[in-house]
Amino acid sequence: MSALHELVMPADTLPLLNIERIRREFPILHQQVHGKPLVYLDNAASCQKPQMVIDAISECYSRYYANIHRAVHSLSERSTVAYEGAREKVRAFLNAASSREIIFTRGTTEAINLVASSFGNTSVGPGDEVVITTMEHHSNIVPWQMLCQRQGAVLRVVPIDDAGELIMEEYERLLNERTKIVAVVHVSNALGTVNPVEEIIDLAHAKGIPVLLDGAQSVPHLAVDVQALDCDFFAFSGHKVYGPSGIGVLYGKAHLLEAMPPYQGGGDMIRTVTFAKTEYADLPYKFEAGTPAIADVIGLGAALDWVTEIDLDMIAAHEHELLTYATEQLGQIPGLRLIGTARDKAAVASFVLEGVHPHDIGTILDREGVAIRTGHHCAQPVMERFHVPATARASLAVYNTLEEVDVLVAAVRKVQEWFT
Ligand code: 7TS
Repeated sequence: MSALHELVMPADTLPLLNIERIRREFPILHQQVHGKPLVYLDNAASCQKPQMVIDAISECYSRYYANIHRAVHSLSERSTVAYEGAREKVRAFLNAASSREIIFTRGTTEAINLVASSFGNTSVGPGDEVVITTMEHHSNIVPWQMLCQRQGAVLRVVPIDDAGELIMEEYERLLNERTKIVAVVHVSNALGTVNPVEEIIDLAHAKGIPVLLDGAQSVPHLAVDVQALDCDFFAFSGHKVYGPSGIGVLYGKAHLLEAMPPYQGGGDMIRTVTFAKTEYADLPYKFEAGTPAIADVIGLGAALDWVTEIDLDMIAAHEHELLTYATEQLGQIPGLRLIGTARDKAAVASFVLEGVHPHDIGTILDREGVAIRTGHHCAQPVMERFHVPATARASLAVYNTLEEVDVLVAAVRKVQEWFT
């Protein structure tokens, strides 16, 4: 593990992150693409992994790997301790009241599907309503749409304004006695908008409605405290917070999870099975059927240790500086329009360039070594709202630098020169 004092440099006023030292921990960043130094700005899709995470996974497989929970032999015990230790790290990271409220899933998508199926099938009936917003990722739209189709319920959508902020009066207007759940993205992957989730939760709770937060894009950039937020469910993915892919988390308040039926049946989620009747295991195991992604859970634990060691407030401050600079510099390019100009934003600069398809921007930037994402970012309703087929999106992580923003901006200017 890296020593904190090496990652944080003292300064006259505020301590600064030692970005060079941080970058050295990411082996993948030190390579050339098409003969140019890699500038990795596709972090909202998935971010890169520090050596500490790679080592944790490798150590699991090379020293103590075995299936968990089911055996008394030493390797199984060590694996179980490491796996359950990671659950405790997630609990501390989110400040959940109990590790029983932490369920490992394949990612945000599976966490939301779990709630839409298990909570949805039992709590949402014909004529009931589910409230989401225009800026949701497809994984916070489609599971609710499927639920509404199954149950004869209605999906209600909170609109957004031209800056990409939720229209809160419309949200308030949509809440009523038929609303059974509100599911909202904490930070938008397509726009970067940080939603006023405290207010969203307060307004829903005033009417007794539970709230699910999609935290896929918030946990890498903001400190999250589920008890302070008082959200009922919170979902996130390991791979966007410096951890492995294929592993994620559903946090749920214990009393809600206890009342919910299992999402999948199988091994590990039972207490006893007979052909007449199965008794389910206690939380959190009731929702973890089958052999889980053991090494990846342990890798996620290491990633959260890494992020916690640097400090999310420091990460947020660094990324804010980068985003402010990127917004200023990109804004000076004639014909460039930023999509998503909310007052409170995190880590994402989405844009379109007059006369150039975003895919061409992405392809030309790749030739300059710059990795960005182009497309609809699994948020097609956002594209429709802004009347664009797609955007080019640069998204930031703690290891990015102001110099990399300069490379991005120079490359976008080059694209523009080629097309005019
Ligand atoms: N919610 C948000 C806000 C997301 O940004 C994503 C993934 C998901 C949910 C789904 O996460 P998963 O890990 O289950 O796939 N976002 C993106 C993206 O912006 N580009 O690629 C994936």
